[in-house]
Amino acid sequence: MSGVSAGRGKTQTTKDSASVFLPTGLKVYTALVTLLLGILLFCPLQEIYTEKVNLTMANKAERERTFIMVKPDGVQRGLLGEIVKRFEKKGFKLVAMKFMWADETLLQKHYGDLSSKPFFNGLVKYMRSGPVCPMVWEGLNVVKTGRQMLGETDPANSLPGTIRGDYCIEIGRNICHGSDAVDSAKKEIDLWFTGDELVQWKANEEPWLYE
Ligand code: IDP
Ligand code: MG
Repeated sequence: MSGVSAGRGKTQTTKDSASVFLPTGLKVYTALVTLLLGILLFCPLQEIYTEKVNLTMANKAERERTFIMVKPDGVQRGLLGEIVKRFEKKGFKLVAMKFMWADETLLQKHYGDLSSKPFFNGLVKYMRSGPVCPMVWEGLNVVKTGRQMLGETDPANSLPGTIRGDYCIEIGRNICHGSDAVDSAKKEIDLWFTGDELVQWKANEEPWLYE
């Protein structure tokens, strides 16, 4: 009983001294200022944090672009949708796409580094034999992953599960092109697309793809 009374007494004393030093008006004022300072400090911090998280995610998502093109045999064999679907389902973002009949000059430039190869003329002829679908895809490590998704140049060496491993047989009819390095991807994108054909947009699924 006596302990309780002593406790009560102590509380009362503390309360009393607070009341003595801070009049009620001042206490309300102090509380409001503290609250305001808290809000002012918390909001920018939260904004900086959110921005940082978004930036990190955007940096990852927009780090790399690759040039993918469905070749005439891919188009003729009705595989355009399947190839687009694989990149889309993987989580990469489509930045540009067109459907066109490529001319000889463009194809000779595109395959310029193979001009000394015995199959070069045949390759250009094959690529001119029908419409193609050039595309730009974006995402983390999209160049390397894109090549893995395509498989080896020769479908005979491509694993099942890859595009070339699943859908074609011969090296000269391997249905799809993919850039082999970040630098060549940049060159190929510039060769096939103008700057305003590259579409800027934010994919809603990004927070579910990148941590
Ligand atoms: P890649 O397409 O896997 O990058 P590259 O060596 O750059 O392979 O060759 C470009 C394209 O040239 C190939 O995709 C294929 O269509 C064609 N090609 C490559 N080697 C041969 C060949 O030995 N015979 C016929 N066509 C070839
Ligand atoms: Mg190549």
